[in-house]
Amino acid sequence: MKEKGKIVFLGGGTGTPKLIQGIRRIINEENITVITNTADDITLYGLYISPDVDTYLYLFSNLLDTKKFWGIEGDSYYTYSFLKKFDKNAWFTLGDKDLAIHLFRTQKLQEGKNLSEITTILANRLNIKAKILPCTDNHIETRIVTKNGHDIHFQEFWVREKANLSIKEIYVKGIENAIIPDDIFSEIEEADKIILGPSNPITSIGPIISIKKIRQSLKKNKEKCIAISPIVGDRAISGPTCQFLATKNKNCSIKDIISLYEDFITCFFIDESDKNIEEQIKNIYPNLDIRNENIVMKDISISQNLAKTLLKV
Ligand code: FO1
Repeated sequence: MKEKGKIVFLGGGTGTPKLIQGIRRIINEENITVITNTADDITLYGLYISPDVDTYLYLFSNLLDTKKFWGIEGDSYYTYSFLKKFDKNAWFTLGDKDLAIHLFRTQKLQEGKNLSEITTILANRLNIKAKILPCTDNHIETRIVTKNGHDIHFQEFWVREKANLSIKEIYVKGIENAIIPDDIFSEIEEADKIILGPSNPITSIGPIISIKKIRQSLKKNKEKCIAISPIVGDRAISGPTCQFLATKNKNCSIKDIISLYEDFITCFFIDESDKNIEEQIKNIYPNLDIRNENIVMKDISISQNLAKTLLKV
């Protein structure tokens, strides 16, 4: 028997999809909603690419390449290889099946549909029962300003430059004017639990919670909000979280991660190996319910176990 209750996730790449792999096993998918980051979206070769939205589309349709946590398992790269003959500097790998999604989405955008509407069409065609909701239909974009003065798109930093540049600043272009889609309001209001997955707090969760009305809505529903640490000890579970935190004058510490979320969460999960600092955190955040569990999701059974613990909160 699967558990009841409606769960809303806030997430971007890797950490949150890994957790959802576990939760899918114990709750019905129609009870899962994901509010997803869109600030990684990029237009290349005229195609609008929405990597985090696609990760969830592929995850829920069992197509996701779970080694990389992006793209389609077993996809081929004929088009991309041929493209490289013309654009020798091509740097964003596009699979053949993956390309079909970018083609369809771009065409629908040109016909006047918005990202939320197109995501719903894609999800329906892929027989997905869960709701995948882009955090806004306005274009927002994470920009990385390097110490040597370049201002580049997140994907240029992450994929083209392999995160090998010193960062001065990170900002989200367009965030001030980003409007919350109506569905997100009602999903947050009707949720039994709202879970901030262990995705990057600056570039994945950051843009979502920087949309003013989403943050207000979360604050109003604070008693339902739980976050999972993206770091264990003083290291990120994956990706450049620590490097990004430094640009916001934050240390790579659990305490500093909590400081990003404290106004709208009531419960925070740390790894069981960090149990020794639980008291210390409680002293700083006396109103926060601190729990510990194995949060390093090396396989689906660990994700499922974490999911079960989360549902008991
Ligand atoms: N990540 C890479 O490291 N290299 C790539 O060439 C690459 C291509 C790509 C194409 C489509 C897509 O949806 C995602 C893709 N990603 C690639 C992943 C992406 O850069 C990031 O991991 C996410 O934006 C972070 O969530």
